[in-house]
Amino acid sequence: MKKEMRYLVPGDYMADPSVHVFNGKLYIYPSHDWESGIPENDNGDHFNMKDYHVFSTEDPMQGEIVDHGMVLDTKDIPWAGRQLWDCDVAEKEGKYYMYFPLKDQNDIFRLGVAIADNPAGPFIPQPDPMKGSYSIDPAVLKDDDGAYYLYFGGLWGGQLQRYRDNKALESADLGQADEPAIPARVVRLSDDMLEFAETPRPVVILDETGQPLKVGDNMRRFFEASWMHKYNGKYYFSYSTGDTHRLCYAIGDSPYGPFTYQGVILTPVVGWTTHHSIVEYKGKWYLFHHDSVPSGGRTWLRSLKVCELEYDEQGHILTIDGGGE
Ligand code: FUB
Repeated sequence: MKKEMRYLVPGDYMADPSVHVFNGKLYIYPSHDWESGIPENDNGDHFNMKDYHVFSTEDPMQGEIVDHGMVLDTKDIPWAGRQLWDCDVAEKEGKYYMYFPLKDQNDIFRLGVAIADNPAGPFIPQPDPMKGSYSIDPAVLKDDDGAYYLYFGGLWGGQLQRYRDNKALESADLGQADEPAIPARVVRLSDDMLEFAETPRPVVILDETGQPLKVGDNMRRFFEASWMHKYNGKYYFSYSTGDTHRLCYAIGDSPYGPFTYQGVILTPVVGWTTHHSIVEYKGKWYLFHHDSVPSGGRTWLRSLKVCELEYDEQGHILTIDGGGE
């Protein structure tokens, strides 16, 4: 279905929106794209982002979008190498914790934490990455019982294929077509929000027969861009299929899954990547995402968008037309 769309930050390139309601406002935490001149490749070297801005609004479709300015810069992160990709923020007891992926000085993606007293930042980074962290695209769920869960992982440039059972492999392994797909990971956060409280677990997505989706099922299997939200007490895990450019979702009864594949949220947009968050605000549901229309299709220069999202009576998300292929 076609939806009314709004570009949120027409004056700059922003992508990968993570959106939450804090203190009655919507806060948007995007990646900050820019033209660094690095040629496009399958490792995503052209996504050479180096800082974050925070935005807020009280009306995502019509209202003012306030830019709170730059809130974290790679030059302030002691362990920084390059490439500040998709982040997310969680609130606990009046503090705000930003989780961000960044390559270290050995060009390995790790997850870092930065802390603020205010949802609009600035965020002060911890001196080291989270112990045992790897890959990209952290997304946090604050569950109704007060536990916090971090979802993460991404293939290809996101380096997830370099790990099995939370250990680094000697060489990357994307698996064979008939093997279970490489899953995203989920881990409960420690009470101080700064570390993993346990060993990360696989986010298993099952097909309609109860079997895990396979490596070769690239129209449906997980690639990157995890998001978790709850609707009518169920856990909705949503993600990008990467090389088939869809946002899909799967439903489960626990934050750890397993999840059963349901369908497509957003058909391909203009640009290679697709990425999103889903949030309820003032009684409506919204899909925040990005595309590369304003940059003329340059996939590393993406623009933030929002539209409303709807469910049917059974809790299925109605598929939205992304306007791409
Ligand atoms: O923005 C860089 C990467 O592109 C993100 O981490 C992925 O999810 C994709 O959107």
